[in-house]
Parts: sequence; C-alpha cells; structure tokens
Amino acid sequence: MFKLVALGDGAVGKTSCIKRYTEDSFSERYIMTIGTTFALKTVSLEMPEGREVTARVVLWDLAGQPTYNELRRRYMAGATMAIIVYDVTRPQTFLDIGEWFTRLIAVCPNAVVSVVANKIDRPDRLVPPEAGKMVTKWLDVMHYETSAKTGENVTDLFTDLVQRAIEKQKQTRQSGKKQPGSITPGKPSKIT
Ligand SMILES: Nc1nc2c(ncn2[C@@H]2O[C@H](COP(=O)(O)OP(=O)(O)OP(=O)(O)O)[C@@H](O)[C@H]2O)c(=O)[nH]1
Ligand SMILES: [Mg+2]
Repeated sequence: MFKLVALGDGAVGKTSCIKRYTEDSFSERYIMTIGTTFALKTVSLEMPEGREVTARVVLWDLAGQPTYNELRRRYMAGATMAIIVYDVTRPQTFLDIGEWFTRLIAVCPNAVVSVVANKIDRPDRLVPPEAGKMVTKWLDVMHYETSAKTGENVTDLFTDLVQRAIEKQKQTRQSGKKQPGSITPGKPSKIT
C-alpha cells in the first residue's frame, strides 16, 4: 500500500488528474475541494526487470486553497509519492512550485516527486515546456506535461511514480533500513 498526495495551487487540476486516472472521467465544472478527499487504485505494472507487480495506492487529494495549509501538512505525513501540479495558463501557479516542494519535503523528505504541467490542451498556454524542465532539473524531480481533459500522459505520470516508489522501497529494504513513508495502519501521523 502506497500513499500519494496531490499538491499545487487551487484550480490547477489536482482533482481532475486523479479523476481521469481512477475513473477515466473529466468535468469542465470547477468544484473546489473542501479539505481533503481520497481515491483508491490497484495498479498492475511491469518493473524494468520484467517482474509483474500489483500495488494498492491511496491517492489523497488535498485542497489547494491557502485556508487549508495546516490540514494539508497533517495529511501529507507518510506519503511515499507526490505530484505538484501547476496550470500552464496561469504563471503564478508555476512560480509557486518551489514553495509546494519545500512544504512537502519538510514533512516527507523521502517521497518520490513529479512536477506536473497540466491543461496543455488549452490554446492560451503561457508557461512554456522549457520553464517546467528547468525547474524540475533544479529540484531533481520528474516532469510531466498532462491534460486531465484529453487524458494525455495522465496514466504514464502515475504509473511512473508507483514504479519509482516500488524501486525506492526495494532499495531501502536492501539497505536494511525501515521503509520511509510506509503507512502503519492505526498509528497516528506525527505532526511537527
Ligand atoms: N482545459 C482543461 N481544463 C482543466 C484541466 N484540468 C482541470 N481543468 C479544469 O480546471 C478547473 C479546476 O480543476 P480541479 O481539478 O477542480 O482543480 P483542483 O486543483 O483540484 O482545485 P482545488 O480543489 O481548489 O485545489 C475545472 O474547471 C476543470 O474542469 C485540463 O487538463 N484541461
Ligand atoms: Mg480539487
């Protein structure tokens, strides 16, 4: 069981990306996430060495509006994977990525992260692909360009994260350390 959290400013498309991935649906209407919601997905994938793996993923969809900052910190605890989403038609959401990354790493230093340029179907795009590549190189994370509307790259984004999380877990086990970010059922998350 792996925990994924979706971060990024309000209305960038976090809920839409999760919905596209888990239900293969999309809605044009904006319904702001209140607090948090979550979805479950069973993922079957082939690892690079050819092994078939099935993983259960809990996708936590955290509201992007600033009023939820404290709640969000609480829900980030124990995440093994994270997506930090921005909207390519709103440059401010791109400029805020660094801050989202800092908040995430403070709570989940071992999470595997992908930065996501969403809404690439829109003709009024303002943030060019090069800008996203530059930032992700600097943060040393993966970069995906997606459209929750058309579904472009959405499955690849999540599959790649799960694959990387499994690889990381394997490496950690081999080095004999306790798994970072693994979910211990029933144990309350530590908030610092
Ligand atoms: N054209 C287009 N619109 C999108 C895309 N993804 C999301 N939207 C629209 O953008 C708006 C916001 O999407 P949400 O998924 O609710 O955004 P959110 O990041 O979950 O927002 P909060 O819950 O407030 O944090 C909605 O009207 C969606 O229909 C996309 O890839 N392309
Ligand atoms: Mg939402």
